[in-house]
Amino acid sequence: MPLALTATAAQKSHHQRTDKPNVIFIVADDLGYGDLGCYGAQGVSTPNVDKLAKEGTRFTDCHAVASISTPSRYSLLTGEYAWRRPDTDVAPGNAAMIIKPQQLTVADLFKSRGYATAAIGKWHLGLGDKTGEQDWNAPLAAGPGDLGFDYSYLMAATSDRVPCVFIENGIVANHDPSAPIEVSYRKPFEGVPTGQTNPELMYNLKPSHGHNMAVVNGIGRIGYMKGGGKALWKDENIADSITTHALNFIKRHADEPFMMYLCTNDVHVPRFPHQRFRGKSTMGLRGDAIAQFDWTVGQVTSLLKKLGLDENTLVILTSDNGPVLDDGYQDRAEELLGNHKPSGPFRSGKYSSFEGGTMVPFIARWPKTIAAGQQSDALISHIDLMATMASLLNVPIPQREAADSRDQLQSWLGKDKVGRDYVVEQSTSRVLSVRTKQWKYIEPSNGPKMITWGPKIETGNDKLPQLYNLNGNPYETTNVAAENPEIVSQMQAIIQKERTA
Ligand code: NG6
Ligand code: CA
Repeated sequence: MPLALTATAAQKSHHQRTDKPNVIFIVADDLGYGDLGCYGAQGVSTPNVDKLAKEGTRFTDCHAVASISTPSRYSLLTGEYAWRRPDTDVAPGNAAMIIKPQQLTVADLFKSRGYATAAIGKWHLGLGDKTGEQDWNAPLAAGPGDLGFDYSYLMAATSDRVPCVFIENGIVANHDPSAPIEVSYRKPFEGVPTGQTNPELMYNLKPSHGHNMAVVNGIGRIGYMKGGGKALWKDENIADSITTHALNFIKRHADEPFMMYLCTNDVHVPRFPHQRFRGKSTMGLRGDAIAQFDWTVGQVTSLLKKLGLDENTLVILTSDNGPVLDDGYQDRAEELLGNHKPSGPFRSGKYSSFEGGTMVPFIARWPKTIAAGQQSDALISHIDLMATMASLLNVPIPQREAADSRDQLQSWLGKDKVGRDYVVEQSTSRVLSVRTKQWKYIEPSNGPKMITWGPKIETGNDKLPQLYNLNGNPYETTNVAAENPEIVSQMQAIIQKERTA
């Protein structure tokens, strides 16, 4: 954290009775715009999330910065567009920490005001100081503790990537000295069977593409791993572990202001919810994982009520990117979909430049300040989390930090219903798009129209510039770039300006 932002003892002694709100960011994984009851979900109900929306404001035009996790989360926590850096694409589980310790993060802002801070659940932003050289049997050399988070309980990357263990404050949780952990994304370990050599070991879920290297808990993963023993997670218990650690953090800090970045593993693959959620939806494992996500939200909100903290806690619920059905396991997500529309009215999903890639649910509840039962169509983006929280907390942002982030507090609180003039979006292949309230522009690119390595997803790539008029039809159907050269050049000028900023 930059030196200018260290908490004074007086700030630290501030108590819950002051008006500093607690803040909880609940960030789901691959949860689409249409995946929640209050956004029109069919085939699964989400009563706890719907209640949150009823007690707060539900946003209809919120954008993640990228249509995949690592760049989306990087931008969320730092207020810098991920595409400014070459090393922010989907990170392996043994990537070094991507955010630099000296960078300002949203956690630093809260810490500078004396908050207790935590990151819990999916991380996917690298750990340690050297890629591929972590010693998983010792404290890691770098982690969220260097980024303003007092407490962390994390999966290093995703649940389909090794190492399949939780890491608590930089140390593997329940570390088992009898089974030292080794990780490689290059080659298998001698004598350790893999999904390739022993497909019968993948009895819990079979891969549809990839996901056949290490096998843990009867499920193939990306990357090779040895050891782990008692520390290895069981996929069916991941939501319970994440939720329990989140609830414990709230209980420990009920008497002082706290901020929690709570990232669920749901509904990322492998979808393997606990038995008690099986069959809760008509959509199989993917729908049941949504029900499990809803349960986590309910656990958090009921605890806040029980502890008398709900009036003065700002809860924001969103997702890191759009939805995907088959993302590498035979979980029948596509077959059992019925009339459910994971992306709502938008085209395509995760990975894509089309709106389904970055349009995400966004609900803000803070009974003391945010109107209940409202809807806001303001155009908002995760990139503004930093400047918006700085504004909420009244903390100045030092020059050059969070440079892409703008103060949107009035729109995030549901008071300004307009929001940004435009948002910038990034696809998995780093193609940039610009959205205004009416228009969507996708810059030209040479990439394929469909993803070539697995999921059946339209990338949004085209050799020609694409412009869509979203008035009356949010599903980017007809490219009207040729008829609107002036709008096209305005949009190109925005990208040009942002790229060179
Ligand atoms: C892809 C994985 C996919 C998922 C994604 C990252 C394969 C074949 N597919 O490469 O399963 O892990 O990366 O998802 O390996 S994200 O939500 O964390 O960005
Ligand atoms: Ca994701």
